[in-house]
Amino acid sequence: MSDALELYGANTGNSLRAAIALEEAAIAYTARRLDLRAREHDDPVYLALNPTGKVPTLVDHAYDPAQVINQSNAIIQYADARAPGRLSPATPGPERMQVFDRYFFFVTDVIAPSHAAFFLRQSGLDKAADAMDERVINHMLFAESFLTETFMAGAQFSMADISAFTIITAFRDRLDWKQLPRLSRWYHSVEARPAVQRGLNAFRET
Ligand SMILES: N[C@@H](CCC(=O)N[C@@H](CS)C(=O)NCC(=O)O)C(=O)O
Repeated sequence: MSDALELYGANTGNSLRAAIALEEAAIAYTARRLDLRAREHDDPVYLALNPTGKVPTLVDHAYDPAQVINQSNAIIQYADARAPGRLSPATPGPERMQVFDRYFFFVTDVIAPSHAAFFLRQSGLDKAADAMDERVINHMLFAESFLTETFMAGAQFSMADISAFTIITAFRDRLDWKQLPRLSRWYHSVEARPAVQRGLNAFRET
């Protein structure tokens, strides 16, 4: 644990991906859980850190003034930059680019539309939400075709696995796992990683 680095978050995909990235990068931090139901993210003290009132937010007190990062994917990049080689191959080249390629596939083609579906459902547009969710699931199924090695982008665990894991978890009851042997094997091996488990527990209610 380190008070020099604080990660504000909740038990949501964006916060958990940030926590898993810090854990996998072996960067010490203190998790600050916000109760979204109690709307703690609307507190003026938190809004001063993140004016959008969303989680996660990373605060790095090693800088003066402190460095504040509001985007989960920027926090993952922060972890990658601080611990070269842990979340992507450190050396420039095809292996490193494949990690970014797969990472952005999950960020833009899976996570982003699933957020859009959530918003559509909240707005009462269930049919549109269903269509969007179907698109999300089809993109997830596509991963079965490129999962030829142990991880999403090759033989090494990477940020591509982090971006895939929480969103696939959110949809796991809607996937036909018997038809997805590679995805199934991958899912269990990522789930079993101690750092992934620590990240998943970072904001759990005690
Ligand atoms: N693009 C932001 C999205 C953050 C976001 O949408 N967070 C949600 C939880 S997953 C949130 O804070 N929702 C609370 C609210 O909007 O009231 C990121 O990736 O960090």
